[in-house]
Amino acid sequence: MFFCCNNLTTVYVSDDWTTERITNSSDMFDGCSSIRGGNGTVYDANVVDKTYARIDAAGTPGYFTNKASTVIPGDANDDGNVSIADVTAVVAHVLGQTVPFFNATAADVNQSGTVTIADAKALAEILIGNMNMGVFESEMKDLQNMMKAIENGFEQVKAQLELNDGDHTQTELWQEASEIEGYMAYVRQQMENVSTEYEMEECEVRVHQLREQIIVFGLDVEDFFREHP
Ligand SMILES: [Ca+2]
Ligand SMILES: [Ca+2]
Repeated sequence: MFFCCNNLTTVYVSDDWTTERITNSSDMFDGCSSIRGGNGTVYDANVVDKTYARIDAAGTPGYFTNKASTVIPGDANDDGNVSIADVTAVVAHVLGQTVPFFNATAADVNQSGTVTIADAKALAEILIGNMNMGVFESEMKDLQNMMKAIENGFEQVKAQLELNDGDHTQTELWQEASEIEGYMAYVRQQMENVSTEYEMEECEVRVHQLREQIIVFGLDVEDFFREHP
């Protein structure tokens, strides 16, 4: 059957696979030196008959891989990843076209037991959702970086104030610093709890406000010590 297929690596079979009707299998896998079972079993020149013509599992070594165990939900065209091509494959299948390598189990995205246009729609929604999530995460990263820069800027202004006002007589400036610190802690906390696009936008506005506030604070500190050298 697979005699001398020395480049053959993986053979997928379903749970229904049996060798009951095989009568002569003596050299079935002879020379299949690259074959590898789904559980990692490799070619053994002493076992080339139907003994290993079974799904590879713990306790029952075999050369085959269980097809069911490799189904990726949504991977309708069975190419190993879920993409817009799978939506196209589901639509084509629903329209009655022949789709090579069509995997009906993977295509039944809403797990209704049949493949319909609802599965294409569900799959498209998942893909769009994932795309939005990617944008969301990168926006959040930008915002966190901006927040870090703002915190550094604030620390610099505060160090300036500390340096020039060692005895802390400029209570108004220190008051301003403490208000900013309070607001900063609030914004940081808000950022940790962002879960929607709306909350993200709100956070962005607050981070920008904070930045403005620190710029003004920096100018106030500068002005004061210019006037009172
Ligand atoms: Ca695919
Ligand atoms: Ca379905």
